[in-house]
Amino acid sequence: TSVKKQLIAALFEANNEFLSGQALAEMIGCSRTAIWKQIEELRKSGFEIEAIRKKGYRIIHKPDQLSENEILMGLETSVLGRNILYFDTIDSTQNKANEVARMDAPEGTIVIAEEQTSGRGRMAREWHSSKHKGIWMSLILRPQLPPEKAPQFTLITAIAIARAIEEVTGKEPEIKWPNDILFHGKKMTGILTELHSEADKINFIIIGIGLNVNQEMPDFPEEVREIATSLAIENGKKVSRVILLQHILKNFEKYYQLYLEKGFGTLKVIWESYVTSIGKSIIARTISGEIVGKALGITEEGVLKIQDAEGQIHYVYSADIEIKP
Ligand code: BTX
Repeated sequence: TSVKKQLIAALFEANNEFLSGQALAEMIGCSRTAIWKQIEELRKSGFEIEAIRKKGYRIIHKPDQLSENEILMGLETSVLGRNILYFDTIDSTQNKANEVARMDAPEGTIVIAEEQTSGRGRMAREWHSSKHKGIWMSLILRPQLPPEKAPQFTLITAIAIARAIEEVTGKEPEIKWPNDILFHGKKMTGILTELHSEADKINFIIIGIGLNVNQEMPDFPEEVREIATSLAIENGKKVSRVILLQHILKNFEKYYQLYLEKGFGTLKVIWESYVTSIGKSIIARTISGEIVGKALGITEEGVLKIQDAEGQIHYVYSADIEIKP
């Protein structure tokens, strides 16, 4: 990796001029074969590098990276995203966030990676997180609240993301209770809220956000192509992950503040404006079975209310929802 770093630096400093393999090898102190191998590596990780015989190499396009510097430059928050742990590749940002939260990482810390090798959804389901294509992030919060408030955080997160998407692309997504953001019924974002608490108070909450940004259909594995989409697909062009992330953090901080000051009531109204399933017939699959009925809305606590055919009301804390055609 040190050859790689020096190579990137040399190519950037060359300012659009070509640098020959020989010149690079001498500058870095390695073989020309090593240079060639690293150029291939850089191409795989999203760099576009032009190579012309007798002239050498130059960078045409560098990948949209989520490094700490890029995120901090232009970030409009005071707490969220001020402490950043950035990884090129990681098993799951949730695991890392859990680990550092136990070691007193401050509120607002984010763990973010270009790629996850075992990204996960709810109930240990897999979350595909391909390199440089999305926002794969975990956020640590330490609200001084009782544990039963935790599910509301999934809803606050959904609002912050939906608003950020609107600000950056002008397109309005749909929120599907509790944790999906959709475009035309296809999943663009998943949210995973994990709670660490004592009997009466939250120690910390880890909010995992998996947001498909710049994938094209072939970037998705076969098994999710029917159900998944990305912002680039919906928007018709690529979106800067850094700018989107900055908007998410800014909105999140705003809504989090509002929530701590005024409670969930105000946010519930905003949340409902994005929701498509309310008033519709749905099937809710929970761990204890299926409930079929009409979605009436959510309670002040963020719990879903469903009325079945017999008129009985069910309160659902977590489920997969299918809207009946
Ligand atoms: P979920 O359980 O609601 O959704 C998981 C399901 O979504 C999978 O079973 C699969 O069908 C589908 N799926 C998998 N990958 C994708 C994808 N990229 N796009 C669309 N659909 C997909 C949702 O769980 C919560 C996901 C949170 C992911 C974040 S990423 C950062 C953090 N780290 C980590 O390991 N998880 C979270």
